[in-house]
Amino acid sequence: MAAQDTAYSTESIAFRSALDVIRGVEPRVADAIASEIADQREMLKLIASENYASPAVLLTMGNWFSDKYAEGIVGRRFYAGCRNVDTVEALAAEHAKSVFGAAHAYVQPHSGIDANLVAFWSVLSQRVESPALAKAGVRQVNDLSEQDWAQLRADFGNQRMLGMALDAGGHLTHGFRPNISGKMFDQRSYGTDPQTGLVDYDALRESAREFRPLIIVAGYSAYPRLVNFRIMREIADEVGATLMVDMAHFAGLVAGKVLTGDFDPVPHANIVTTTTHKSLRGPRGGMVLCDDSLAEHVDRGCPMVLGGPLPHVMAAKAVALAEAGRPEFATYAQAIVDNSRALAEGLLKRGAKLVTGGTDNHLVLIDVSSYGLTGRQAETALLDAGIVTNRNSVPQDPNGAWYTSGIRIGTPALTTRGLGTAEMDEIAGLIDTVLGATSAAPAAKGGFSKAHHVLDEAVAARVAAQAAELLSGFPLYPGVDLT
Ligand code: DSN
Repeated sequence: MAAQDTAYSTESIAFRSALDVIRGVEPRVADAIASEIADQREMLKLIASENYASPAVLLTMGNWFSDKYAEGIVGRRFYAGCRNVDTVEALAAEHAKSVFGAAHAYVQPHSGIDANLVAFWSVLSQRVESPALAKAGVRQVNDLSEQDWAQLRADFGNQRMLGMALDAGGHLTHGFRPNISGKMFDQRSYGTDPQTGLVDYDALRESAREFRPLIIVAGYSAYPRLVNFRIMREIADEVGATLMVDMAHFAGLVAGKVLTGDFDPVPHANIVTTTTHKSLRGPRGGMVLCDDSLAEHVDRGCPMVLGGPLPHVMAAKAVALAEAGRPEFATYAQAIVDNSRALAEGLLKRGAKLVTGGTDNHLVLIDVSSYGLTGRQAETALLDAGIVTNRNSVPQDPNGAWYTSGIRIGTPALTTRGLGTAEMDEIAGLIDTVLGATSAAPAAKGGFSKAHHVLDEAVAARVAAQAAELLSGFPLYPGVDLT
């Protein structure tokens, strides 16, 4: 039995024992878990929104907190018996406030979309609901007359939001119509300058002056440059909008003090949302930071918008945020950007076309139309060669959001694994080799498919072997031996 074998490290014993216990109930689940770590060890993971959480973070999620209901907030729950949940939720919020210098932190959101919904409804609560209650002279919505309630519901539905366009690098929760944010708000998008690919603050200001949104959303999931949040706040203030920043992608760079001054959203935004599992390297989940004026509204997130909190995940957020507060996390965050720049330079020198011509953050967006491919074809071809990426729209993408013309790659995960700038250049070479050897497959009805590709199996196998060789020098979870 592995757990009694003293030759194994504490981490190995912990994970081996967990798998043994699971295998005793449903072996296929244990096998899938073991297979997942094997896949992750073998693949070059370049998905910009993924990372490798520490063993401490992973282990914190598998415990008795999972069994507890804890609706409400610390010290004010709708359920009894929450003293231990209170401890970990308060710890997570304290660490979050300390790491990000925020006045208030709400660590209950289960995901990024949940965090954004909490933020939207907090602003609606503060700026639409509270004035309506005051005007009617009542304390809560149940006390409104039917007529006033109907008016308030209509007012909720008539608010405006200005967010970054999806194909400019924004996120679907920033007002994209298929998402609830696009259905809740009268939404308008700001894009990027067609020549430079950069945010055009003058155009944004003009649009805000004309549209007068309640909320301006800044933040991105596929924009390879920095956003000046001081300017964004100036624009928001000028038009009476609340500035919300979704820093899900770059929270690790903020925590690690790579993004400071005008590029740190926390001092400039009224409300900041994030996931905790991307560059921040925590458990899968979300979080909201805000100024004091919004705190009471944000704290109503559950049950206003969210189901019961996940105490085991809040505990893991506390552990991850404790890690993010350590000096070595700043070294890690800087290395993410150094690696991203090296990857971009490696691609550029091999002739690849990059959106904005490079990067200042953790991600690079390759316009694969210069290889004669759609994003979908490039993504699948790279996977054939053991390189995991995801396709993404480029600005004014002629192939739409499904096939796309881009491949988004990011360095948070491989930087966690220990790879550096020399390896990034090598990886750029592997990507260029695969894309250069791939072509669009002929379509059944003539012409070429947008979905299917042709890649010589020998090239795919050679690159996969090179990737495996590269990764063998950087073992993933070296303390975890499952053999
Ligand atoms: N799906 C995430 C990403 O990959 O960027 C954002 O929600």
